[in-house]
Parts: sequence; structure tokens; C-alpha cells
Amino acid sequence: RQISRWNKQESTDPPPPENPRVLITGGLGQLGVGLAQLLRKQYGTDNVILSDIKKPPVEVFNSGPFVYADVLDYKNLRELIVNNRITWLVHYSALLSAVGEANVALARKINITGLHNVLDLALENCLRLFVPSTIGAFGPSSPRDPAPDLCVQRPRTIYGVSKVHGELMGEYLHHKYGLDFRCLRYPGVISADTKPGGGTTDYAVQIFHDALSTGHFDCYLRADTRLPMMHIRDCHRATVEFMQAQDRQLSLRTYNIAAMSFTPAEVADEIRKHLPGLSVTYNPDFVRQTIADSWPMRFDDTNAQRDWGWKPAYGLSELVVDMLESIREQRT
Ligand code: AKB
Repeated sequence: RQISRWNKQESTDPPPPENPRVLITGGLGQLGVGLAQLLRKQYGTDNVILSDIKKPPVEVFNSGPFVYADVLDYKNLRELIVNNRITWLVHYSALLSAVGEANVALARKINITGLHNVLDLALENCLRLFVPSTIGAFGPSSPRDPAPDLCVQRPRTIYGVSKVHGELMGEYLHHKYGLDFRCLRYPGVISADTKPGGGTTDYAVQIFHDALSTGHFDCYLRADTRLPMMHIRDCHRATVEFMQAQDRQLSLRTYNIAAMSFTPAEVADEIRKHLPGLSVTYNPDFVRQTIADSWPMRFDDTNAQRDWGWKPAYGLSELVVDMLESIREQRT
């Protein structure tokens, strides 16, 4: 009996991989909507579900599936995962560094109890789980210039402590039970159309808005405070590329990713190339300055570059041009 070329191909080729079904927790923070947009382009709108405990803006509600999900409610989260046949979970719910210090009990609940729920559900349902970590997972005794992937981590914020806990729990469950845990340590993320909520690196977003609205910026960090930063598009691309990487490419489960490092004085100087009238005053806030002084000045991301090909597209000058252009567009 003759086998047609097509039949033969059908019988020997593996079936095409199914699109992942993605759930994003904390989806209305700085990062969720943009990541959903990118994933929806690749995998289809209906395959990416945003979730949060807040009511979404109408444009977010109209752009794809959105559901209520409280990471502290284990049963509700389980129902969402089961009913929607979720295969990838991106866990963005967290209180950031500065706001966490102002509300330690809540930060502990969301960042640690919420994470435990997500880890258990990921294990139970064989999910690929992405949990972001941060430059905040390092502390004053870590090497700061640069900070490598593996070194002393003794952060002094509840945010940092919860993130180190997340890194270790995820890696433990990966090694013991094969959980497909993936974690990137993000630098400060800079975006024009979404606001960061209560972090130490937020100044690097606000400076662009103030430069364009009043021409003056009052900075809560010292002029020479150097921190790793990244354009949001690079952050989203890194996350998607890392989620798509094959298991065998990953020699680690937690990677630093880097793009640039700058001080408030340096970003102000770069903005002045476009807005020469910008004036900046410096009034360091004790809590955020102490936090920033304990964080790495630069990130070493050579492992991410080598293992899964990480490469940023935006340096400081490209970032400044893009931020000024995007905020100007929003204002017109
Ligand atoms: C913060 O400043 O808390 C965050 C972070 C660096 O993780 N943006």
C-alpha cells in the first residue's frame, strides 16, 4: 500500500506543540498588561488571562480575558487554573521594597503566603511557573559591583527577604519534585505608560514625567546612587524568551538580567540633552536611600547571556529618547 508524502509526515513528525495557556497574577501592576500583550501576539488573545484584585481599566478589560484572583485565596486560584486549563503561571503579585517596609505584615502575607499558594498549585498542576526576583534580593554584604548570580544574599527589606525565600523555595521544589520554576532578577524597570508602585527605583520613571510637565524634579535619592535599570520592553522580551527556553539550556533556575546602570545625576544629564532647562534637587529619603545603598550598583548577567542568549536592546540614550517621545505622545 502506497503511503502519501503527507501521511508519512504525519506518522513520523511529533504533533505541533500546543500554545501555552497563561495566567498572570498581579496583572494590573507595572508589568502585567504589557507582558500579556506580548504573549497574546504569540499565543492568541484567549490563551493569556490577566488577573488582579482590582477592577481593570476599560481598555484592559476590552483587550482580552481578565478575571478576579486573590493569591491569598487558594481555592479560587485552583479553580481558575483547573477551569482554564492553565499551563504557564506568571506570578507578578507582590508588594515592592518601599511600600513593603511601610507595611511589613501585608508584605509578608502577599509576598510569602501568596507565593506558597502559587508554588503548591504549580506543583499540583504541572505548571511552568515564572516568579520575578530583583536587585532587592541582595544586601549590604553582597558583592555590589557587579553582583553575580550566586553570592551572599542577606537583604535588609521584607521585600528582599521574601524574594530570596521565593528563589530558594522554587529551586528546592525544582530539584526535589521537578517543578518547572523559572526566576529572573529584574533591575528597576522603566516604563512610560504604567506606573511602578512603591519601589526604590521609581524615581527613574517620575523624573521623565516631571521633566516634561514642570521642568523640575525633586529626587529622593542622592545624585550618585547607582542602580541597575532596564527598559520595560527589554524586561518583557527577557521574560518571554526565558519562558520559551528549553529546559536543557538552563544551567540555573534564577538568573540576573542586566541592561544599564545609572545614577540620578547621569539620567538627568542625558535628559538635559533633549530638555536643557531641567533642574533637579536632591533630598534623600532615609528609608529609600538606605535600601538603595544596600543594593547592587551593577548586575553580572553573563550566565543569562550564555545559557539562553539574553541581550538588551536599550541603553541609557535609547531609553531617554523613547521615554520622552512616549510621554509626549500621551500628553497630546
Ligand atoms: C523596587 O524598587 O522595589 C523594585 C525593584 C528593583 O525590585 N522596582
